[in-house]
Amino acid sequence: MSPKQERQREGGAAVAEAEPKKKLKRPPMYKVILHNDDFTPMEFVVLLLRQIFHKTESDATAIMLHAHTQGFAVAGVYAHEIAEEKVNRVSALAREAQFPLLCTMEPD
Ligand code: TYC
Repeated sequence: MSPKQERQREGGAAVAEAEPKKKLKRPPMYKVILHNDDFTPMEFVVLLLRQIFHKTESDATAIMLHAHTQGFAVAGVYAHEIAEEKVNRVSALAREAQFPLLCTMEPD
């Protein structure tokens, strides 16, 4: 029986009580990374960044150009399941369009 139930059984008023703090841990986060290649069109990468990562035209262009010049860029940081879903969506769209765009995830 909980302390509150015990007090109620004893005829005491039910009072708001401080239960032990629930552990609310932040989930581990993952970077979703777009890798550069020589074949995927810039416009296609910008489109994916807008559609899948909800970037503005200007942010999407900056991220795409970062990958283009530096070899890779972080498209976003997400909890594991969300990051995985984004990697899978990018990879499926790239495959359908027959572009070799590589998208991976790694712990943040
Ligand atoms: N390098 C590609 C081109 O010149 C464009 C590109 C940018 C491809 C970013 C992939 O993650 C990438 N068409």
